[in-house]
Amino acid sequence: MKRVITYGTFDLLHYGHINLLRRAKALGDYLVVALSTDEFNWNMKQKKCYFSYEQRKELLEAIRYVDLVIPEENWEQKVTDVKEYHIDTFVIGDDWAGKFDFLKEQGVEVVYLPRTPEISTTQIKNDLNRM
Ligand code: C2G
Repeated sequence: MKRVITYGTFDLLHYGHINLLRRAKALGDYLVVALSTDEFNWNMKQKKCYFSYEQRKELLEAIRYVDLVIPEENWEQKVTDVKEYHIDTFVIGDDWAGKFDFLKEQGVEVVYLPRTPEISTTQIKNDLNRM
């Protein structure tokens, strides 16, 4: 059983997120999503989410590619998460290319996938404001 993990905020869930999750799951048999908590988003990513952690978690758990959702509370937990969840592969969009290569030292394969170019939560918010 090949176990994959990815991390993110996943606010205003859109097809760019789904494209990422589908490709992440295709790299293994079990996909863990570490979902940024409201506190982590605000304190460390200066992101104010539209949906709360619980609402974003419920949405992710409804996606066929997702097997487990855990909280992402800090930048450092990746090193322990990959051990605790017996992860083989870490996956994230290529906007993060190179940022998590240190996980290779834990024996984890690190994969940066091309983002879906034309969509983002920010874009959705901007477009809605112009309607
Ligand atoms: N993504 C994508 N295409 C988009 C938008 C997002 O492939 N058009 C991917 C991102 O690259 C990321 C995932 O979807 O892999 C979740 O995106 P965000 O919620 O924006 O995640 P981010 O805020 O980058 O959080 O510790 C890592 C961070 O928690 C990542």
